[in-house]
Amino acid sequence: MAINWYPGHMHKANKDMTEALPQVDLIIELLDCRLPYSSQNPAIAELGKDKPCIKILSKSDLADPAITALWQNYFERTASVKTLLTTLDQPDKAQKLLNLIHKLAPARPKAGSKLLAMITGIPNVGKSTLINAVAGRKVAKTGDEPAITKGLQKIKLSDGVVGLDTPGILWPKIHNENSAYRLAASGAIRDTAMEVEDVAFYLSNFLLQHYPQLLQERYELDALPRNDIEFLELAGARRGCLRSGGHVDLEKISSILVSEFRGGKLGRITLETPDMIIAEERIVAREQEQKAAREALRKKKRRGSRDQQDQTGPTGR
Ligand SMILES: Nc1nc2c(ncn2[C@@H]2O[C@H](COP(=O)(O)OP(=O)(O)OP(=O)(O)O)[C@@H](O)[C@H]2O)c(=O)[nH]1
Ligand SMILES: [Mg+2]
Repeated sequence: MAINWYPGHMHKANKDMTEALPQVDLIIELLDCRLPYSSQNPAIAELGKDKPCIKILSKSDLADPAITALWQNYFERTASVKTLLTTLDQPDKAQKLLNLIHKLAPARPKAGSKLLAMITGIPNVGKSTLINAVAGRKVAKTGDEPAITKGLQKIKLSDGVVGLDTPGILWPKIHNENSAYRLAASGAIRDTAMEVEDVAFYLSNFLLQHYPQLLQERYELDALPRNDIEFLELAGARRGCLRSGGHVDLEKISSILVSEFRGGKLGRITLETPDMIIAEERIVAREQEQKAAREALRKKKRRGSRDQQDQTGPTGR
């Protein structure tokens, strides 16, 4: 599934964030705990490579706790990276985060000046919600759809720390197709930029393999379906998503599945593990190599036919 959603405000935000970088002491990158790898923006990794970084695994209340522990170990292999889990209900997290900011930020700036922490992450991951929780008041606009925050905004988090809220940004080309599906399933991509049925097929396949019981319970299925289409048909019939003639309305049941996954109605689910990612990265690297080789061959052929034309002249005589 090709995702083509990189609106102008994201391009501008990327530029503004790069410009703000010299004043930034520390980067806080929010990752969706259900897809910690796929929600890492390569552009942010590049932006923050010389700064200390706190990775927040947000929406951890929706993710599978056993896999979350694997991801925390995975990220903390890098010495300058610390992770913190957040949920919607996080009264103790604000102080923990402020302590971590003070611990990781480089030598204090001149007396009296505040630390600047840039809060980054994909759309809809919970950046503004976290800022409001830490600031202890609702200063940043939040909402359950991507692209709520459109520009950079400085917000006082404590006496010593200012947070820089940023718009969620994606990147122009998502090479790993699995990541594109996972991002779409999580709600990071505007629904009009994808086919909900495609996302539902991906999600059904994954859930049948990794969380079959949750699927069976949620949709009250007598037996486990053999494949994605069988599941969607059975679940659609159960939920009364029928069109004239008794056919299942695939779009309707797809929207229900995706929305119930996003809302955590099926249970606590994580869409990727560190091991899965290692295998996928190998496949993507191979595909990229093959693509580059095909491109080089095409260029060589084009050059060859141009040289031949030059030798024989434009009329071929
Ligand atoms: N379950 C759960 N929901 C959360 C959590 N954090 C945020 N949300 C919800 O996620 C949605 C998006 O939150 P925002 O804070 O607006 O996300 P954002 O990253 O600022 O989004 P953009 O500004 O669009 O990039 C809201 O509906 C929040 O209530 C969390 O830890 N757990
Ligand atoms: Mg926001």
